[in-house]
Amino acid sequence: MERIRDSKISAVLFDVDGTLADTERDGHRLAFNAAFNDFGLAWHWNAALYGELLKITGGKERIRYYMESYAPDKLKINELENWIANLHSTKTKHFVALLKSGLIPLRPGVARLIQELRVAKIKIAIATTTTPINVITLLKSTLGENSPTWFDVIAAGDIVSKKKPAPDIYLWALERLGLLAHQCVAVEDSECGLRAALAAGLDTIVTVSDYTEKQNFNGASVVLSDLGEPLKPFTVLSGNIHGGKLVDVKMLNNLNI
Ligand code: XBP
Ligand code: MG
Repeated sequence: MERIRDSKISAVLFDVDGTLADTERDGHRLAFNAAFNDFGLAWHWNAALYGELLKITGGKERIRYYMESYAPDKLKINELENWIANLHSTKTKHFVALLKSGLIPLRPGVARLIQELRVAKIKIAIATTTTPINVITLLKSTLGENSPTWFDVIAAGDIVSKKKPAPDIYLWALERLGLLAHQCVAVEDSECGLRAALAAGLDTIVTVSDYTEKQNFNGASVVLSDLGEPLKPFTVLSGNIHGGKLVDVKMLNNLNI
């Protein structure tokens, strides 16, 4: 049964990787490989393998999963947790440098929607698994130096111990926003992220990415190619958007009605 929104929405919570920008294949993946090289490891995550590894959210968790599955001998390393944390912080340095080079743009409609939300005085939040510095650098490099201050809450990384698909990061962000789930909408790109948002009680728009387009998005309010631009509307993959062509404030207020 569809839920009916009782009033206009008060906030939009955005996922980051895959949703704000296509950061995974040509961003995070390259940064992981550069860090492996720095550490003298003969590990290489190709695009297909990385797609498989994405089912594990969080970079440190992904490295550990890879070791368990593909390089179990390395699990004997002294102070394994520290070693993984160091490898991961090297990866973060490479990723931040990549973002600063400006090669990773925002996805269609993201900058437009963020500006419309600001004008409409609808709160904006981030709920992501990735490391906080990655989010701040992505925002600065795409929307400008001051843009992180536009966000009422930035919930990222290890701020919660259970990463997506657990709802914890969304629940943390909602608490900081001082809002209830039914007052907000989440935007996600992956099944894992959708499960987290739904478990937090949020209506969720999915904008699919290359790595996620074949995933199961049952429960999403609508599944779209992207957020859409005036001259390049989105494609609707599932759900009812009442003839809209892009995700704007009007569409957000009419979601699920
Ligand atoms: C995606 C993730 C992240 C990134 C890597 O997060 O699972 O782990 O792949 O970032 P989301 P870190 O879609 O929630 O933004 O290495 O910093 O974890
Ligand atoms: Mg994502």
